[in-house]
Amino acid sequence: MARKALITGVTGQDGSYLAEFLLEKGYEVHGIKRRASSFNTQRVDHIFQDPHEAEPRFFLHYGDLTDSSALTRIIAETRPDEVYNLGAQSHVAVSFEAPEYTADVDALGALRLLEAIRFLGLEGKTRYYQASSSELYGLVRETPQRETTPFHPRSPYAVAKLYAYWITVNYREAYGLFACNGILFNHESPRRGETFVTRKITRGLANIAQGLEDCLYMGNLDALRDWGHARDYVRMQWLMLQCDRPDDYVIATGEQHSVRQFLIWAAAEMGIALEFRGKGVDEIALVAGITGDKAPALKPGDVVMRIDPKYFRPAEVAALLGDAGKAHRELGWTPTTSLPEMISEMAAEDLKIARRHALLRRHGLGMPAASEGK
Ligand code: NDP
Ligand code: GDR
Repeated sequence: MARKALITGVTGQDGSYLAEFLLEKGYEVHGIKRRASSFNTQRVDHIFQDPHEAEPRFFLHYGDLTDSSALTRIIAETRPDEVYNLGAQSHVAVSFEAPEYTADVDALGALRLLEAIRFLGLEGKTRYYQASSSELYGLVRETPQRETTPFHPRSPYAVAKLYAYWITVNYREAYGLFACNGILFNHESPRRGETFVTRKITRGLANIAQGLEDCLYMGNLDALRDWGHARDYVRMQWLMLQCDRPDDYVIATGEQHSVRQFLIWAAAEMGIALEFRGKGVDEIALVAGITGDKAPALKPGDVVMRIDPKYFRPAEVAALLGDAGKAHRELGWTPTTSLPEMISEMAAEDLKIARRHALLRRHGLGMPAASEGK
């Protein structure tokens, strides 16, 4: 019998990579998707299987992390060996605008799943993975951050994730549930949501290079992050649930770079050399030179980035750097994709999309949305 996994957030970046990974391992994969007024399954459309054909192994169920009865019903029907709770209102800046909803989904959502497993008497069968976050460290007390570093969350998102972290530990200690926290540092990919900083940059620069947008508007360029590739990180999510005993692990690359540096490298991938002028909210990035033919719409001197204070957060997480030594020692995990490789992959994908949109536009068809918003 194939092992069964249930993934919340299957339509998100990590959910889609994890579903692919588990299908390759022979799992039967069930995913929870939200009802939306337009299609929201683009990231998993390529693995969708016709349910009318023989022995499909990928199934989607309507549900929501705010809806206990749906979660309990789906778990009762699927009786999964592994539950991966990846669903979340995952945008830190948005959480300042929707704090209560973020708490409902990100904090109580975890509790609802754990309670459903317990209520259904599946403690001995179902293993649980909680998508915890480096945002828990917030105002950092130690660098690099590891499993023992004290938490100090700096946003409603991080506070909600702190609850989810501890309720996962609590169900492990109180009921003997095999429940693990993966404390994951930022991880990106061509499937990253368009309003997170890395994708906003690669997508925005690609659009600018192709003449679809004029300028990127950014927030704090000095923020420092430890960026890895999502494909590497979902492998670790699975590894954690294959251990002899449940535990919590930091997943990170151990390298730290600024948003400004990311911008410079992403531009270089499009053949654009950037020069930064000004300071604070007056800072701009302009084109210092162009090589190759990837940026036909630009010329030296064009301003491609300005600061817009609306992207500053009420409380910022200035710097994160992870130490994944425990995951390496105990589970043999190391990341396989370097940051330059990831930026190159993201830039190439977004350039491909931008070229397509530019072609459509030249023929009076489809108009891409700008890289605005959060
Ligand atoms: P995404 O934002 O790409 O995906 C989030 C997923 O959650 C989507 O499938 C979304 O559905 C779903 N979702 C949102 N609200 C609800 C809800 N109310 N009920 C059910 N599902 C919901 O996030 P990532 O894939 O990047 O991250 C996965 C998880 O890991 C999240 O919990 C995130 O907070 C956490 N995390 C992410 C890190 C990262 O760097 N990527 C680092 C550390 C933690 P829809 O597609 O319909 O919007
Ligand atoms: P983060 O990711 O908040 O770390 O949360 P994000 O990419 O949104 O921000 C990273 C840093 O870049 C700065 N920044 C900007 N951010 C955005 N989104 N847009 C901008 O224009 C911009 N300009 C500068 C931010 O201020 C921040 O310092 C991500 C999410 O995936 C969470 O779900 C996850 O838990 C953490 O990573 C680890």
